[in-house]
Amino acid sequence: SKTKNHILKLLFKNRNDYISGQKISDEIGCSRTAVWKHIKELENEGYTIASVHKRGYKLIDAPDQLSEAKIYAGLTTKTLGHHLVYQDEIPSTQKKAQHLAEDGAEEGTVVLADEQTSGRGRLGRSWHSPKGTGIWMSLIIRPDIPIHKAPQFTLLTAVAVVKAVKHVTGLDCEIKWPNDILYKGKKFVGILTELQAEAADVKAIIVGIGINVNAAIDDFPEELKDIATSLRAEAGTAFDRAELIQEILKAFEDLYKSYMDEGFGLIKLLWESYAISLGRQIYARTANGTVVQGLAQGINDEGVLLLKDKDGKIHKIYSADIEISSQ
Ligand code: BTX
Repeated sequence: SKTKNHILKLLFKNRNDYISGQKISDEIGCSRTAVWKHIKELENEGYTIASVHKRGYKLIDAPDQLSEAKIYAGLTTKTLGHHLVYQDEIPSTQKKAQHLAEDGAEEGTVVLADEQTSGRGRLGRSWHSPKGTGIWMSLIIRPDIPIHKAPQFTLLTAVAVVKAVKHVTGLDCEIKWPNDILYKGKKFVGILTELQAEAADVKAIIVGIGINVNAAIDDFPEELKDIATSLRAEAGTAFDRAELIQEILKAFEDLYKSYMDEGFGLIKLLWESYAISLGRQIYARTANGTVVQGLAQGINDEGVLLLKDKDGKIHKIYSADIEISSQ
């Protein structure tokens, strides 16, 4: 209920201190008995709340259950995520966000789910999105830019995720152009950037982010066991998904502002500092099956990968799967 979410938000805000039942009831405008009832309900949902006579309530521990209230409680963004659509189960947050964007959803809308039953990757591939262990979310943004710049948002997103992961877990991960984030060569993040356009202008960009946070490798489907990982598997400890979501949204919003004010420069620099493929021999396989082999030189100002083949010719790679050659 709304009141319960509100109480939860107050508890999160005052995490380091007790907040009196009276204060809660004043702020929310309900009776102290109602507050007490909601606190009991929260305890039944797995929250640990200390309640001390004359001092009030204090949040001790929260279950790693996603909810709107939990995300809102620690959200430090100006607008991103303030309109949050959360569902326990959904076919795909990306699909839902596409519909919402078509219906005019405001910039900064975020769709989040605890489980996706048909998560999508690029080129019709699927994205494994089991219940309760990952972050499956799609952001709707409406930058006033020409469509050829939209792929830059894949790179912006990757930088935001790398920064947030470092902040919350301490792990240094790497970006593989264009949209994978790896830890020690194994993928734990996928990014899918889609576009709604009118003539040559962007109407909306839908940024899908999938992150394996607390999944155990043993629970991965067979085909992912050798190529995929999760933050918990790498760090040996579980993480609070809500905290990671809050950090990603904050990092994204900051980079987005930098992008709109000053262009792609800062993001390009950061991206290159996290990229593994640069300066190495790679194979790029494009959607029509062509393979280009060459030295990854860098990205240009549009986020396009530049490959130098053995004859010294520079190829612009707009979209491809890349493989890093071992030699
Ligand atoms: P991609 O096409 O680059 O990667 C898809 C490939 O990654 C799959 O073919 C498979 O080999 C591998 N894979 C599938 N699931 C996982 C996983 N959980 N962890 C690691 N590897 C995996 C990447 O596409 C873009 C994925 C975006 C997912 C988000 S989740 C929120 C939003 N909603 C939605 O439906 N998609 C996006």
